[in-house]
Amino acid sequence: MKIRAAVAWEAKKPLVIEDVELEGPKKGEVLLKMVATGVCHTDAYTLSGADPEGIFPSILGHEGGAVVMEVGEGVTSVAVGDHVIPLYTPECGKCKFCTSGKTNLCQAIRATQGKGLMPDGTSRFSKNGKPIYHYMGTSTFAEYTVLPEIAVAKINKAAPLDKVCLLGCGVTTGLGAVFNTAKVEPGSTVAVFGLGGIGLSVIQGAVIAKAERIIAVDINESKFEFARQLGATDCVNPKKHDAPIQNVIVDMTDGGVDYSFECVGNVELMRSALECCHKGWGESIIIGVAGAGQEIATRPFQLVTGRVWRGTAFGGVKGRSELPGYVDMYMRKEINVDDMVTFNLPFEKINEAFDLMHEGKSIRSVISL
Ligand code: NAD
Ligand code: AHE
Ligand code: ZN
Ligand code: ZN
Repeated sequence: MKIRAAVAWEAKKPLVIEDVELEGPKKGEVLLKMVATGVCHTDAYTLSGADPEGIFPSILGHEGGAVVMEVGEGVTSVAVGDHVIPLYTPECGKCKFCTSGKTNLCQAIRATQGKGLMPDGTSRFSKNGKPIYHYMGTSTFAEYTVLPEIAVAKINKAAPLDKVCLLGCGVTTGLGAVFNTAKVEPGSTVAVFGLGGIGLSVIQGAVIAKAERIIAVDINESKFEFARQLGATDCVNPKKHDAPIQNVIVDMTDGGVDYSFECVGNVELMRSALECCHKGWGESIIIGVAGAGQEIATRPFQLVTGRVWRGTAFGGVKGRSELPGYVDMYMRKEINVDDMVTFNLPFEKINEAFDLMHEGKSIRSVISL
């Protein structure tokens, strides 16, 4: 079928809305009509050319809300008309990773996904007979997309797709990092570095986990008001201090925080986030994605003396079995997703969403398709 999609022809260039060909679903796959998609910083990261897995031309996007239009042979877990969120971290339930009970990182289709291909090794998108690659297995910047059944989470039909699309990445990642990766306990002191969609969702998770003190860190002070509304108790701009930000936080907290979260993708800040943790037990969670070739560093003594460095993808959330429950949390008004949507844009203006992000003006732009 002919569909419209925003094609990333090459790195660092704006997306171009094009008519492209989409092949229908094969065995075990579903055809989705995308209703809305968020734009996450990771889309901008890949478009910047810094992603070692970035392939061009491709159709980016991984924060979608969609309706099932057609199911391929053998599909049993979803049906036409179901509302779903595409999963860049699928859940096959059978692989070594899924059955370990220790991780959400299902590897059933990871190899082909990283090459921009469907599990059978082909792309379903093309233009003039030439393939256009999938992205993160989701490609939500398209009116229609094809996904394996194991990469969609069926959600409550009453949930507005132009809001809960943000649970396809940002909101769930932040909440899950708190609940699953850090396992923040009541009374904890928490520091959150970076107040975009991810960091603000970490704050919401920390409030639910009953953290007592939540220190929000950003160099863009326009983010502070919303951070405070969501529950941050202190807001700190590292640029306003002569001392390194880790020293500032250690001084503010009688020796350091119990948990810190890096939600920027800056390796220097990852070091600060680790080193602002309390000696003996503080844990720092890396969420931000750093570019090709970048590495983290600290004195090993920081770890020897009890600080812990961890990372998380999609907040450790198992998409098919657990994401519907996060949508239900939204429906019960336990999390604020509506105010994370700072701009609603038509598909034609998708490049503005990237501009607004880079200018620090948006938390999330949601694109209607
Ligand atoms: P965003 O652009 O909306 O927000 C980033 C925030 O960081 C902004 O408020 C910005 O002002 C702030 N910032 C930039 N430099 C800073 C510095 N030196 N000190 C303090 N604050 C600084 O981004 P986002 O969509 O919230 O994504 C954040 C990061 O998380 C990105 O690296 C993204 O790729 C990554 N991410 C990871 C996962 C995962 O599963 N691990 C999921 C989603 C996003
Ligand atoms: N391709 C990048 C890695 C990017 C990355 O770490 N992605 C996160 C999700 S970011 C969502 O906004 C993730 O899920 N990682 C686990 C995985 O298997 O990709 C690179 O640096 O190579
Ligand atoms: Zn994302
Ligand atoms: Zn699996």
